[in-house]
Amino acid sequence: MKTINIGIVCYPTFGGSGVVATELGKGLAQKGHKVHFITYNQPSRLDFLNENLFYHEVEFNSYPLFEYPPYELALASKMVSVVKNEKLDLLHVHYAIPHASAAYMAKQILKSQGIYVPVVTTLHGTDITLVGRDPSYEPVVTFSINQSDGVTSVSRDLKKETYEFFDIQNHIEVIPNFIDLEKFKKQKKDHFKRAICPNGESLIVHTSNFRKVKRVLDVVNTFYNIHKEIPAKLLMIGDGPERNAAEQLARDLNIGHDVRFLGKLEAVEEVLSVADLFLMPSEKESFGLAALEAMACEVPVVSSDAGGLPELQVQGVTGFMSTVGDIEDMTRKSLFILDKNNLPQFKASALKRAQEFDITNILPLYENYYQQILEKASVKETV
Ligand code: GMT
Repeated sequence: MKTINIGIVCYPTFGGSGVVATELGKGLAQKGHKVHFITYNQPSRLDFLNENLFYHEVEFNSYPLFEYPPYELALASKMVSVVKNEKLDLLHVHYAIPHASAAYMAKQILKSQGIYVPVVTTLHGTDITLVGRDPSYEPVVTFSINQSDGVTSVSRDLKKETYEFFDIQNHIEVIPNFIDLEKFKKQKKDHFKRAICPNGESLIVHTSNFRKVKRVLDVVNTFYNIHKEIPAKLLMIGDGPERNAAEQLARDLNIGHDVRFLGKLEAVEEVLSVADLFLMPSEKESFGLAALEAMACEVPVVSSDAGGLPELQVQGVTGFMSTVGDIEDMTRKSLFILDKNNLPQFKASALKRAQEFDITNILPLYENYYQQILEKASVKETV
């Protein structure tokens, strides 16, 4: 396959879309493609050196007149300069807002200078299901998805929602999220398990950005019910607006001594390596990358059945799904998995399912898709 010179635009944070974009870029660079990240900060997972990886920081200067600094304009200007100076073949933007519209603007500026660069937009979830639907963004989101040369979504459910809520004429290609099984694998961390669960308690883990959509209070309430039945500990990884409420609830329920809030962690896989169960009761979840990370570390998952989760979870095999908010059902299912007669089978099945989403299976889907878009673009250019 011909190597490609790609510009990747994403949020450089711990969030799922930024993680997927960064891991995709790293994987492509390892396969010989040149990858240029265009972001306002070094992406948190861009942690290794490769001669094919480049980072271009979007600088945006404020001015007393601007109550809201125009980041989108600075991003579009940066895209123009990187496409020209680095001779990019393609721009791949992750999360529609505001990346797809900034890319449209950059494309038009470049076109006026005789340079044609196709744009691929990947929809990740809340850019469609929550934020994008808001009337203050919807027209721009619809327009910029329709103007993209290629559009991908991380699950069939997200594709369906996009067609339902926006007037989209473009085809949407489903390319699921993926995992690097070299990084996310069960490691020997017995000393860590003994330190957290000195009396052989079951260890339950939740990771998220603690936004309302993650329903972290359901995590604490489910754990409370489990804890009434069996000795157990809960580790809460991540940070966000609901963290204080979750901590308060744990105290009110008098389980604070068995619930630990660890904040944002770099090496989540080390904690997952000693976990017995992962809880993801989200209100919405386009894919559920955090659940896949858990499964790769041999941790079964009890989740809601929202969004794309049924495309990842196999009911009764990798774990269980319950209706959003059904804490009693999530409790019953968690206790069933944690039964020592059942746990080994669930752990093995979780790993087996995660292997289907290995980066080596999913990366070629992106490469083929880029080739298709580039071929279509070269036809457009010559017309
Ligand atoms: O979950 C979040 O709030 C973060 C969000 C993001 O855009 O960073 O995650 C979304 O994208 C991930 C990667 O594609 C998906 O695995 C998550 O399911 C999705 N989150 C939601 O749909 C709520």
